[in-house]
Amino acid sequence: MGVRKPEDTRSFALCAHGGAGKTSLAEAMLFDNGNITRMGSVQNGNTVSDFQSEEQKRNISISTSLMTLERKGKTFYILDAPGYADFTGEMSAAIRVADTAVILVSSVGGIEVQTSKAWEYAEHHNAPVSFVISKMDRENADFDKVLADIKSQFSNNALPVFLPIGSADKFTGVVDVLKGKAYMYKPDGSGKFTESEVPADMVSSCESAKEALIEAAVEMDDALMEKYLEGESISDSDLERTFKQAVAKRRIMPVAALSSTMNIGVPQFMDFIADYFPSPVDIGAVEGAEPKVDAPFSALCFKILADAFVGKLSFMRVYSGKLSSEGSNIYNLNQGEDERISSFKLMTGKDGKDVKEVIAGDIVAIPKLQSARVGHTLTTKGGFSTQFKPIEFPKPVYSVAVIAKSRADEDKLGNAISRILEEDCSLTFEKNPETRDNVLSGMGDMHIDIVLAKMKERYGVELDTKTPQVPYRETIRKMSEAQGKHKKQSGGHGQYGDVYIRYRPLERGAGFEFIDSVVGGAVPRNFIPAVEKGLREYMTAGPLAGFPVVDFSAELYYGSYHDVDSSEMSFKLATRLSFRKGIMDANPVLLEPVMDVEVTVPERFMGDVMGDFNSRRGRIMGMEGHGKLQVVKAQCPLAEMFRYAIILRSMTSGEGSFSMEYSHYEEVPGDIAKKVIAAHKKEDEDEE
Ligand SMILES: Nc1nc2c(ncn2[C@@H]2O[C@H](COP(=O)(O)OP(=O)(O)O)[C@@H](O)[C@H]2O)c(=O)[nH]1
Ligand SMILES: [Mg+2]
Repeated sequence: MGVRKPEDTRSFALCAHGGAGKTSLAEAMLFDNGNITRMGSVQNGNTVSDFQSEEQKRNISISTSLMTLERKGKTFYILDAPGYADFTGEMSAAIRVADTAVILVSSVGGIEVQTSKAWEYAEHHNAPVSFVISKMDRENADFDKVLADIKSQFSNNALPVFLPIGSADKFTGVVDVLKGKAYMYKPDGSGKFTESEVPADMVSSCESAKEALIEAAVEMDDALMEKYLEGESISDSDLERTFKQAVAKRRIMPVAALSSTMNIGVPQFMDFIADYFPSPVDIGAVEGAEPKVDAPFSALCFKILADAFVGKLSFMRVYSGKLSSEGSNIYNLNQGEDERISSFKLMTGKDGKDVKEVIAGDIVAIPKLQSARVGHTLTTKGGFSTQFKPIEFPKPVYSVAVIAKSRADEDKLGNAISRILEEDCSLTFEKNPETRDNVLSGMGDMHIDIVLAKMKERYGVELDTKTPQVPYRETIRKMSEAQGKHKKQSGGHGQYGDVYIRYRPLERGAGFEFIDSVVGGAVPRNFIPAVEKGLREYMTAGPLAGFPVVDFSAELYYGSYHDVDSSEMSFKLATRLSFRKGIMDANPVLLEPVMDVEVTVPERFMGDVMGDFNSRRGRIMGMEGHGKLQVVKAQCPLAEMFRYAIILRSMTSGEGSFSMEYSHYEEVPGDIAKKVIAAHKKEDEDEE
């Protein structure tokens, strides 16, 4: 490599619905460019990109992988993002750090749920977009229909730059619209092609496609636009310049037809990427980071991988400046930690190649970096001074409680899970202090299955799972007064405590309040703290079903004592008697957590989704239209939501998505409360 410049970098994220052909396209690119000598396939589990064992077993991508290649003097950074809904956070992060989003749409399947997600993320990050209409060799491939759908659902700026010659088993090549040339392929998947004239029956469609490109490109330059409108012809160099600007500014979203597994049209698309995709310089400054080598060094850590093959790797996208791997430190702006670095690696799947220096625009991995977490800003001490915005990950929506299978598994659990959490930002692991469940939460059942498989394979930790317990609570609905008297005065040092406590309901969320209104020393001052302490202890397990008691006040207003036999312990035990009786007399009820839920579905599923909420005690709070999608807002008890990720997927054939967060506690309806109470009484007996 000679002196590298940010102008020579092309980074792009392959994103799409699962199965649209991203991983196969990355493989074909590596093959056609001569980086690999044999083309692997997703079915055989031997592609460069899907190198993790869980990916090879399942024949799908589960985390973003990076591939690096050189083409026409440009460095390509290819991010192959997973397409399944469970890993949508990975896709969003890939689009955030790449300069262009390449959205694949299958020529057979058309636009699917995650295609729309990819588009939304690209819009959100204001990323330049290119569309690939993939699998043109498949039966029923329909380029025109898919293009029309892209235009109507996403943007009219989607304009073809490569037209397919034939389709299905007659897909034999592509027409390069800008060059006005055809590329005809051998039908053997070898990727060998010859350049020729545009077939006669495609000349006019090629010309009108080019006209559309010119029309959009000249909008970038007023003077050129005028020339064009006056009928003057546009020179190739003017077109090239404005075309590139139009792609960077999202005025043109180039559309290419190809087949990865038949290897048709891929080399031409790569050359197009080298010529026309924006470089970091075309994109311009990102959050104050100038894409120049003489600016302060800044980079964003967007991925951590702790695979058995590769050890720990932190992936970063460099936004400004440069940094040599020799004798350098990296300063973590979020942690305030300075760390020695050993090397930078240009990654292709699991393989890394050392590179001495990184510059603005590069996407590389750093081995053995300790402090960096996903979303951290990396710089040099005293260098770049503002943190990049954190990378957004969707909140987990599917939870299981995990139980170690053996003592040995339990011992290893903490370490294993913390390493998996480092690399998986849409996963959480929390001990619920109320139910004492260890709750593992992610984006869906497949996500959790994969995490459990990784735990076993990488760290030898085996876990059982069960539905998490609902953290119910207890409260009271009316005022009560209860005396508690503890008296044991037969022989020796006796025990005596006697309290009168008034229990009152407080508003939801108020917690607990202790009121001391004892007058005249009916309960001596030095024993009152023992009464309060006792209450705070007993309220963690209420008399109704053993759940924490909340939202009430306890007023100690009267009592009696014995000069010799009273003690703190006697008063605590007296308090316990009062508490149990007082709560049971105050019309106790069970409370359950209620969630705010937002479901996004195509309009035709609205009725099903709303009907389903009725059957799970949900309340519809509102509806909003977003294009072809409808958002249903509802409140629903947590107890009814544990399997919702699976239920919604089957109800909408995978086209629905949802998010939820805790809203408030509410009374459990009587019949259901009875069942919960009975079940917990039984559990308590079983334990005893
Ligand atoms: N016929 C045909 N099949 C393809 C093509 N590209 C990918 N596939 C197949 O489609 C399936 C999904 O491909 P994959 O690359 O894993 O898609 P991804 O989920 O988007 O990464 C695999 O079985 C591929 O072999 C193509 O161009 N033509
Ligand atoms: Mg894939």
